[in-house]
Amino acid sequence: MSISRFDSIPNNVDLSSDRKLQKALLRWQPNYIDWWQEMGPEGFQADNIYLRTAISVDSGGWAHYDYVKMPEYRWGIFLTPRATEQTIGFGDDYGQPAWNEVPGEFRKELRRIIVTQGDTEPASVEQQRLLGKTAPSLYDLRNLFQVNVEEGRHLWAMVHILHGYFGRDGREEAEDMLVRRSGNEDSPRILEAFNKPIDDWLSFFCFAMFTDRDGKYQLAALAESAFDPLARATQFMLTEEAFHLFVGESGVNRVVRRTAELMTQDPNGDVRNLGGIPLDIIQRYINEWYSASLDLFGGEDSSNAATYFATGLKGRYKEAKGRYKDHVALGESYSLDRPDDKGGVMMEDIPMRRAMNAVLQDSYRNDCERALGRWNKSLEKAGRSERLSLPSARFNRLQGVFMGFSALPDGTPTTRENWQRERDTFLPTEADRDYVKSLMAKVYEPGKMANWIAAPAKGVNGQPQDCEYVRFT
Ligand code: BYC
Ligand code: FE
Ligand code: FE
Repeated sequence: MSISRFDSIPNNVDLSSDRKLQKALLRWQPNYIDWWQEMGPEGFQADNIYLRTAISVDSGGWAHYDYVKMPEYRWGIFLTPRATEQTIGFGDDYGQPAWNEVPGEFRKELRRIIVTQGDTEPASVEQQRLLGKTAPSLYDLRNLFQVNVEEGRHLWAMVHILHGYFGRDGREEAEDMLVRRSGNEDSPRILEAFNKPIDDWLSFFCFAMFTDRDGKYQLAALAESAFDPLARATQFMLTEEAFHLFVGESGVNRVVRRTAELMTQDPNGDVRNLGGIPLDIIQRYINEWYSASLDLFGGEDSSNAATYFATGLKGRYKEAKGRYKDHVALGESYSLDRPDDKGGVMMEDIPMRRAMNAVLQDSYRNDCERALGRWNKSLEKAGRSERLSLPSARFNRLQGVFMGFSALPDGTPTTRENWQRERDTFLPTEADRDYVKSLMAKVYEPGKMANWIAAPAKGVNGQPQDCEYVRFT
């Protein structure tokens, strides 16, 4: 491994002056490349893709666009710069100087949070590795790869912190990031949603909409952290994350627009006759991915969350930007919707600090509702009266206070038997998945779109609609 290769890692952490960190990253890098070759997008490693690469932290010009082969992508390490010394923005040590090293007493918790965050990044690349074969256009193919290489960079960001601040156990955790595999029975990825297959494009768009958006809120909570290197790394990750969310939200919107168009064309409003995706299937996919993504917030009533807040590890969404007045949150309470012991629901006041996962979930839900509003606007504009909706947080949960509870998508409690009987109207069925998969066929001609999805409003980075985003070799 030559030093010039190492110099090709763009960074603003002065890597060239830290020999020890250099050595650790140099050892890890070939394993990462091996992992990328094995688990990255299958069948496209030799092609030239029109990709964005982060090259600096300037808000004006942080990204560079050019054709690159994915294994040669320059995965860099960037921390958002600070103008002044940072202070802790919340919790018991509110106002004290932020940490530039890991405090011994929180080392275990911090490492766990960083490992959990880092693990999701390669997991998503693994989940999406076969999607390129059925891309609905070159534009979408390129966007998929853009998301994939940036998730790779997000792994680099967390591995840099593990190597730079956690010594030997950090190095071991970094190795393990490349050993676990999404969906593998013996060594699965850590969080459940990252072990679910993503083998059609509607799932991919829902994942980027709902699951990457959990990523946005988790990263935003970590961007408030008292551990300053983590706060700065996650802050920069958020600049890339915005594009992933765009891919998801606009992707679903384009499917909805095309469906509405086809509904109007067919005399019976049945888009299957015309090769479109019916709205009820889209709704079931929304129900599935939204509920799976809520589980990623952890329990709504959580002693872990209380500890993370008290110790300054994890804050609330825009904690420092003035969203909240009381940054200590000791005297407050949160009114939590939860099951009672008779199969119904009740409200219970719990201490605010225990409710921090629920508070983050609330910010997330508002954001999702805004996107749903846009999709419904598309239906309205097309002259349709049908509407899409988000399921209740009580619906279909595997984590949190509603874990295992039986509720309809609108939140009405029901019996287990009734839920089972009705299940196929709420969640994707095998037939739904088979139908959606039957529509998935590659369209690689510049400017052309598969029949089930509308064209995007504009090209990437000012490119024309018929740009050859992927040059096959
Ligand atoms: N699955 O107090 P609780 C992204 C465990 S996505 C499995 O309820 P806590 C991305 C928990 O570990 C963002 N286990 O929750 C998106 C605990 O275990 P112990 C990823 C779970 O700890 C798309 C017990 O249950 N980032 O970036 O407050 C593409 C009780 O925990 C789950 C992060 O997640 C679950 N869903 O919160 C690419 C940030 N939920 O202690 C990338 C880092 C809970 O009893 N992670 N458990 O053994 C965290 O901050 C927290 O670990 C969680 C859980 C928010 C995940
Ligand atoms: Fe990410
Ligand atoms: Fe992402």
